Amino acid sequence: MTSSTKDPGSIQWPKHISESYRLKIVQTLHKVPYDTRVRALKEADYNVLRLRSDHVYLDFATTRGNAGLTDKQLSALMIGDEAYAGSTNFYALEKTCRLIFGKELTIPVHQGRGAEHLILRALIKPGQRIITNGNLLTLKPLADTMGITIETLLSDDAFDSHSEQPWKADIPLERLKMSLESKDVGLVMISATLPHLGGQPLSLENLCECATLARQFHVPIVLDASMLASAAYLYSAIHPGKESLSQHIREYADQADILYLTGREDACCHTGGLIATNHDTFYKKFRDLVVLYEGLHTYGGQAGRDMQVLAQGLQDMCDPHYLDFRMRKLTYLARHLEKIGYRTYHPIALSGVLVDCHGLPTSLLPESDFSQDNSVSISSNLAALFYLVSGCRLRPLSSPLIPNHVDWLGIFVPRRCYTERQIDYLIESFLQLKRYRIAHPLQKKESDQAIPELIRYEVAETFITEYHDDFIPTFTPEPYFIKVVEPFKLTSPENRSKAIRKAGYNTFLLNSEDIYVDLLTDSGTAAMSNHQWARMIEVQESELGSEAFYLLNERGRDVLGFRYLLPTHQGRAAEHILSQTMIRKGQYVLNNMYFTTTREHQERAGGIFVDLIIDAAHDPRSSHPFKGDMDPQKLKQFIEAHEPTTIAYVCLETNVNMAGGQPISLATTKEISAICRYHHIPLIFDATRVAENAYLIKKREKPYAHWTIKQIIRELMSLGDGCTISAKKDALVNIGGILAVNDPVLYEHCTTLCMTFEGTPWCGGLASRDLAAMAVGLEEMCEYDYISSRVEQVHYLWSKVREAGIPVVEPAGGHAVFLDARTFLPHIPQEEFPAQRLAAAIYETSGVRGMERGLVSAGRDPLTGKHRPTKLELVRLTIPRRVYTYSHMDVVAEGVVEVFQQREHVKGLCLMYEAPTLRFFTARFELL
Ligand code: P71
Repeated sequence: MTSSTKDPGSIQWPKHISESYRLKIVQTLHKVPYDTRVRALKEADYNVLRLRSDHVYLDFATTRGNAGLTDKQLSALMIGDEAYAGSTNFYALEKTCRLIFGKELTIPVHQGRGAEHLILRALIKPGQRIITNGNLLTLKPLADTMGITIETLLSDDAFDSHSEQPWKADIPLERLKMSLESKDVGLVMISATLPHLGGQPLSLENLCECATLARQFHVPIVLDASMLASAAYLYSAIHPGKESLSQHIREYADQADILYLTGREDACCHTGGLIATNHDTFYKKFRDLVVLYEGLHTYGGQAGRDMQVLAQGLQDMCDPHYLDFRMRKLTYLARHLEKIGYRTYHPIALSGVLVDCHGLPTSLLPESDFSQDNSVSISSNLAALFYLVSGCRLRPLSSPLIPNHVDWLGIFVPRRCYTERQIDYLIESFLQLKRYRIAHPLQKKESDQAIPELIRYEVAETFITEYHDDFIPTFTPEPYFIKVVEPFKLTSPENRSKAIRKAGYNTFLLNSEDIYVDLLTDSGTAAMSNHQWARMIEVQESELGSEAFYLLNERGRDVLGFRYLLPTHQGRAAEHILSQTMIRKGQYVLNNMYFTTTREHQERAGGIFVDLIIDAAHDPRSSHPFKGDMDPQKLKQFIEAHEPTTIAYVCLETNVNMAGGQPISLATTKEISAICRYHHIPLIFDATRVAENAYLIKKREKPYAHWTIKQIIRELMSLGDGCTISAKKDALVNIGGILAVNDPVLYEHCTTLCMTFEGTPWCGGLASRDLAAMAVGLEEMCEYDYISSRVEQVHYLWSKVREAGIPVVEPAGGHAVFLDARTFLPHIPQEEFPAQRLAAAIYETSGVRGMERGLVSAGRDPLTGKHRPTKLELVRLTIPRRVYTYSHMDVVAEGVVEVFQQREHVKGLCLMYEAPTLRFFTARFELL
């Protein structure tokens, strides 16, 4: 064996590696309160593997069948043709096996154990032996029932958590030879990794040598390829060279007479498996048996859709980018656990991290010696304790997976499922754990017949010594986990230079496939939740009185409090209708700064736009906590100087976008509202980002610190007469808008325009499913854990960039980080569009896309034809909701810092083309 001793965990990674995907669908996650945990643990007889999954906060018990799907896998689910025989899905699977494993003949099976069952029945007789490196989770019980003996051959290193030997799944060749010589060996079944040892890999060399030996003795060699991508990845990490991950996968597969797998590991499926071979005689045996135990040979006990998902998953798993990230994440976890005093198994592999329970901080265990003859392992005790502390489930490893002298607690990290923040929560929980002590260890319940992993326990007296109160992590982990992802790649620097030139240095004109982390906008870019999708599928499509409308109406009223609600296809449509209904030609509309579409519609309706925001809003360095506020003094003066009747309405934007995502305060808004009411001037909100605004009120305005987000929203909205909303932002949908008012006459007028421009008043030009998603989104945006993790993520990026000395708009806003391009690029005069230039430079350097919010966005004055003067010359890095993780934010910060370091070399732009309205969308520039 030519093995190198390089520990894959010690490989030098680039400073920041982020997930090679963005989140597409999230599954909402709820903390499990301490009292519930106490009860649930008792109900589960103190064995964490018996807990109901809805009593578990983060689940690290297994990596099987719980991965986040890719978007392509999700769509594969929809193209199952569900034919009984010869479905297209089967042929897709067969083709994939040919392509990836080089095997011509494929038999689908329902899961890995279905494959093992058929292989054992077809190829081995009772009394014969199987040699394996220990894929024992399902193989051992199966062999037991079939009267087949299993011989596990592994070197002693495998169970030595300190040995850095990188190929712990290798079979000792001498021992293999001796066994084969005894003639009763029917099969050699080798697993590409040992999941129960955290995913320790098999080397290609060892597999080749085992295969050669087995062939000498005419014994078929079977490869468990469930985690072949992981093994091949670790192999390429240790043998860096020109070969791709796919090529290594193929080299392993070539050694096997028969290959089988469960789709529930590296292929990231929730069910499904297969057997593949090039040998007709084996194939025929499997085909004869598959009809008996699984299903027909072209579906093998899987739905058509599951075969299609498996085929897709096998293709997806050949992309090394995800494994790069996964390896890094697991290394991070192990290193941190060691730092806080836990011993972990070495080296780190790709299933998870094992904590050595013989090396625990002593404070955890009972003061009296942890009884040697107590038959319940420390890991089982620790798992129960850990669940009590954190709500997380880990997996105690027991025989026959591991020998009696070792005692490990496994942290199996599901694929593409949890974020780095959630891993941080896990690490903090381990830290917290040290404050507890087991008082009385678990005892096996007498006469319990359950299989070893599911044995029931009890405890004579209290389980833990003291309860130190529920632990609160120092940060908010995302209150959701990942259900579906959308993979993306960083394209080459040459490619990016070409792309931005082709786009005329306008980030709006880039293709999304050329983009790495897309921070153009938080509009319509959110990941929807499982609940939103469920409702979308549930509701009936109808444009007349649809149930979805009534659902939206009810939720909208509950959250906003306005009496009448009209859906529109998005925010600007609501602005269009409202402006046309409420503004008479020549009337003033008083705003707190401006939003592009809002002002455009006010002016097109004949209104005269007026900005009465406080002065601090125009100063990027002012750290006023409510820079979005309208100035009550300015309002009073304006009303005094003009008749109230010349004012169509006051329009207050929540969390003012163009000012940097800056909130309005309840105190000032109350003043504004009182002034408006006194003069009978309607007050209309642009409540597009009202939840973020409410969160910032809760944080920054003392009297409301204990109010719920919904109460604050209701209080704020009660000060006005109506609102327009682009639901594509806080309301967490990809399309949709809302117009809500209290006045029935106004509502009727709006309805008429809605009929003309949008659709019926029950649909506003949207599909019913979009209304349903909006209804659920309105509710989700009010959940404290969600909105706090959302805004705190923005603050995280803001702090990172700011700490690097980069000029940003102060203080941190709700939806985006705004870079001050004037200060960033002081050598570029405003007529040369520093913000436009900076956005382009950031893209070119890092693949991150932001948006200009300065001279180009301000447009031209319709009267003078000159650029509208604007003090703020900003680049907005806008964070989509529930889409990116903290590690993505690290990568973004790194990119911005890189541009900052080379800022003197960045030159200005000249404008080549502009459209007459909203020119920023399509304007083109050239480098000066
Ligand atoms: C944003 C957007 C989307 C956008 C719109 C125009 C130019 C560039 C980007 C849209 C808003 C908004 C506020 C406060 C109304 C709309 C229009 N923002 N009010 O920030 O922020 O809503 O896009 O649904 O029509 O990227 P709409």
